[in-house]
Amino acid sequence: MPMIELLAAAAIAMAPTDQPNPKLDWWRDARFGMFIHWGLYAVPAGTWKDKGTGHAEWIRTTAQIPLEVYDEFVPEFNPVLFDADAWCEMANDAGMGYIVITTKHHDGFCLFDSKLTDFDIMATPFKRDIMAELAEAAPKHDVRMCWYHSIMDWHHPDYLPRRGWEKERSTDGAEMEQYRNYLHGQVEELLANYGSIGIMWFDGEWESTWRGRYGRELYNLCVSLQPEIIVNNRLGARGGMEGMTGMDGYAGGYGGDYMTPEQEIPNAVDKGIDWETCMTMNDRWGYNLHDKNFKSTTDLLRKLSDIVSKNVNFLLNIGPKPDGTFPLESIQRLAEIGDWMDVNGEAIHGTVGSPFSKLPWGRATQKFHADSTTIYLHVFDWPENGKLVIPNLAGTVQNARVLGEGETAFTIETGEVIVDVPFKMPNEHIGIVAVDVVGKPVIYEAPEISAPSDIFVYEIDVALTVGSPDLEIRYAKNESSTFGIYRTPIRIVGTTTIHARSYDGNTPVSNLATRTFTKVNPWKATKGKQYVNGSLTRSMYVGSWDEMPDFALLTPMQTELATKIFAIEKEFAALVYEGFIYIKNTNMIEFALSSDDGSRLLIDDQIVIDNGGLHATQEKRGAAPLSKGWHAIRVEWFNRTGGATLDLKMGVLGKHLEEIDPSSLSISQ
Ligand code: FHN
Repeated sequence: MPMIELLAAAAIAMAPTDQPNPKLDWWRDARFGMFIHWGLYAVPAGTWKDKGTGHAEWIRTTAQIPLEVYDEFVPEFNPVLFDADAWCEMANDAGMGYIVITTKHHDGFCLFDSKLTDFDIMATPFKRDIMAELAEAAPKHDVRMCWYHSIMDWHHPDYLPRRGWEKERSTDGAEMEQYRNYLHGQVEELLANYGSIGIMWFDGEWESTWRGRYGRELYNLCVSLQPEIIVNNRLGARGGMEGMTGMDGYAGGYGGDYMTPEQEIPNAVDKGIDWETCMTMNDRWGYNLHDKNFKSTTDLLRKLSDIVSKNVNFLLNIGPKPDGTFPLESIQRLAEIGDWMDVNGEAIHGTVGSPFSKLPWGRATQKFHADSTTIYLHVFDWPENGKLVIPNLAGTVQNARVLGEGETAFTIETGEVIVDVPFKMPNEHIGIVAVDVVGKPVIYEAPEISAPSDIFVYEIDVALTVGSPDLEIRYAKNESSTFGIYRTPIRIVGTTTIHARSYDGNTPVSNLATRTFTKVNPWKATKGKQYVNGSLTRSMYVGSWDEMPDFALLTPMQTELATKIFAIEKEFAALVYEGFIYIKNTNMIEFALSSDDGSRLLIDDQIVIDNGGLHATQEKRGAAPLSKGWHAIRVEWFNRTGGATLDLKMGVLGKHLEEIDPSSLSISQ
């Protein structure tokens, strides 16, 4: 289901941001939080015997460690350097308004003193209740304390299903209802014994033994214990890593108070929906000694800016070490983020999303006052000429200032405001320019110039739209200076540049939108005779990858013929389909490639779609100008762990796409 439909479906169960929902106010104002994944898994730090070094909080499963062997980490877990005040102070200094920490992750180990299990922190040499110490420290550092709690529990005897590889672990007597009682009991402990908690952040809700109605029961339990508590949407049918709640899948699925895209920042911006992107600082949630792939401070701040400009929150993860300290790389980034926040934090905290649909050089946020608005321009690409052009901003501009530098001059032009800025960005990450306008911002968006592609073989239809309904669109072609009124899509048969502007009556009010459409020669069909056998070759590989491997360096485990392109239900595996595909008529041909994890489509050895990386099922589209005849096709796919999907559809660009007919495939010429 496309994201925007998911968002709409979820709106039924969600507290929309454009409606009062007082209990979310502190969370919306905070905008930025710290996620902490910590537990027994920090002891092995990602490595287990001959099972590799790429593990983390899932290590008991990904390294297939038997229960009794994993329990041996309990006496080893002694984080003597743990300092709740230091953790909360680092969060506050970095401008983070809340901390969400794993009270219990999927391995079942509890960082708090639970009366319902001995598999907790009190069984370790440390014997101190981590939740209690954090709950006491947090308010002293102006941070809300929040609990992550996993529904899935690989340790509790009543939790089902067992891990697939735990053949010897009996399920006799295991009762999920009993487990749910345990789960409710621990949630009661967490919400009764540690004072006011900001969020219950559930997770691990996707296995077959869980139902949306159980999620509703859990939600009701939380708010019965703390009526103001916020509960995330991982109680029922979360749609994969995009984290959006769909009501399908589980009967009575429950959306909670906000949605939780993971490791990604959705483009779909429906200002009526609360969501929070959670993301690792390196590549893993739990501590991995070898994972040094930390995102730069600039990258992290620009992700924060992008997310907050979409009117939502960023939850950035730390994976503490077994001694109770944060990794030095994390400490460094938190400090640098804090330095930036000291000067620019007002552009993040207490703001709402951008009044612009897009900006060429960065993002924006805004803050409403009694009779004015402060618009914060987050400039990633700082203008070298000292002139920041704010497109489409109309209305009455009162003043402008560069945060960290002071007041500055500005001029009003047709459809734009130009602010004088220093030649050098005030810091290395994001320069913030604040502009105060009277009342609410008046934005005259330039027209959107849309078409299926920027290139075409025969002709293409171009549509012009504008967000402000009471504006008129006028356009001109190529070098013409005559702007005519736009009424219906423009059919283009030769290379053409379209210029368009929004008008209020006869007055141009937006800046100029421009887009060029190029007529191209189609890629030539391959020569040679085809032996059409309705199939491609499929080679299967085994290995562990975070991104598409270089198959030239690998040897396939097996190669066979395949009449359809699809995934195999296998972890740590990759596939390559290759052969030839017949194109019936010369045209722009569109492909839709969907996969979990990564995939790539090449036609005539050119990459048409790159849907690479580790992700839940996601679709990407691409098009190519293809002549009638046979063209080389190659589809690459890999899966690390979890779900495995692969699907390829095709059709004439702008038309309905369909599964590939095997009769159009061949393996040789
Ligand atoms: O399986 C967990 C994973 O370990 C981590 O806790 C993330 C964080 O949101 N949640 C689950 C994967 O969606």
